[in-house]
Amino acid sequence: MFADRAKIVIKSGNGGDGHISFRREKFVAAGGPDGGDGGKGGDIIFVVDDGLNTLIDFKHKTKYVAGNGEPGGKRRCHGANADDLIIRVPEGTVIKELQSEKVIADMSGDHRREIILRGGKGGTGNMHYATSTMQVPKYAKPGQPGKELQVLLELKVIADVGLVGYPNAGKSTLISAVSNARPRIADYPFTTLTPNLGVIDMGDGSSFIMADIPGLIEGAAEGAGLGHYFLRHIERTKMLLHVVDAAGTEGRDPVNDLKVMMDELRRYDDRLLEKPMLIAANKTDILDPSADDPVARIQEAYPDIRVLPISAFTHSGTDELRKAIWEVIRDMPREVRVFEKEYDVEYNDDANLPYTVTKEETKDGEKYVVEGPRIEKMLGYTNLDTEKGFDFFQKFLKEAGILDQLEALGIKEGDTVRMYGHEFDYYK
Ligand SMILES: Nc1nc2c(ncn2[C@@H]2O[C@H](COP(=O)(O)OP(=O)(O)OP(=O)(O)O)[C@@H](O)[C@H]2O)c(=O)[nH]1
Ligand SMILES: [Mg+2]
Repeated sequence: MFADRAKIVIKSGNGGDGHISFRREKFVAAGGPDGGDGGKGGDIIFVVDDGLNTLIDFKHKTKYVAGNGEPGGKRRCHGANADDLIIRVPEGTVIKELQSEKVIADMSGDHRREIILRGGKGGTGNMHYATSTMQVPKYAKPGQPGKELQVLLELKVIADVGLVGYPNAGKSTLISAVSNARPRIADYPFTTLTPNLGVIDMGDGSSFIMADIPGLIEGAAEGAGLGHYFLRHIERTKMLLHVVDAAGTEGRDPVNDLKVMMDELRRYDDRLLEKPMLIAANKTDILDPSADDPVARIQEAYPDIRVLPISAFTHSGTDELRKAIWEVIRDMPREVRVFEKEYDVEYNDDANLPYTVTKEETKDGEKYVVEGPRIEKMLGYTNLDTEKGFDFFQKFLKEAGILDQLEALGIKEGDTVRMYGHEFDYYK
């Protein structure tokens, strides 16, 4: 089976919390603060592994979680950083955010090792907050949370030649005639449901790879049928080989079939049309001798593309076709098309935790209420009874833009602000 797409969940580790503690020494009533910093959470790192060529492993294991940093400890003890989690993928794996399908990273070319999610930073321990005026800091910073993300992994088949054509045109029959691939073949449309790769041996030690994809129909680029889903497999091929039913066994005209295919390619990505092309006019073993020669008509309609008459069934013309393909691609470097990053991971650091600022009417006048997990978290870590702690909190309110929001709601000096049971008078 060809496992070329997998959905997985990845999560980087949380940072360890900073610690709050005080030195205990004989004969010293209250020593200085000695709470250490928390360790960093593990990153999620993707690495290209040349020994892999499918995404099959990701069908079995779908959740990848890096470890959390350890909290800081007493006696300035730094919590241990967690190990990064390394995820090995085949070259050509594109990592996308699941919902938007936007590219986070393309593991191709020079991109062999990418940090996809960074672990949360450890929080600073209270040992950093002692000053001459504030000797008993009862606050430390919490560690930053890690980030969880659902991602889609897609492996782009990097074949040299991509076969395109209507269902039943004979693509699978052709690849089995010229390569080691043994796909299913049947005379009903959409026999091929996943791409097949075949290696074609040129006999002199060289070889190339052909990709057989499910048939395309009109509207394929917009998602009709299975086709568009597989067009991405031919985005990086060196050339395209059109396979057309020259005998028109299904009542269609081969020249029109080719026109539809060209339109679908253009709609999907017009760069596909810039690739070198050949046309295999297939099923020549059953041409109607009394009708106009369809091979000549195709050549007339596409004068710039070489048309080769073949029968994938009897193998007539397939050797010439193999050679014609080789002539086109032998000196072409393999195209490494690296997809640009489109998605920036947003981290739910403290800065991203939500809060609300509202105004409340009471019988004593107006009160301002600030609420939200971020506020609660900061309050939990801050001792507001101390001057340093209060300054620390003030600074946080300012940096988080909360003071600006209070001003915007019309707060005046002396007004009351309430946050989780604490009430303050507002002064600039
Ligand atoms: N007479 C004749 N029949 C052929 C030839 N090539 C393919 N066929 C028949 O056409 C039918 C479809 O062939 P496939 O190779 O499965 O076609 P396909 O293009 O892979 O079709 P999808 O996978 O559905 O896109 C089968 O019954 C084949 O035996 C040929 O050269 N001559
Ligand atoms: Mg097929």
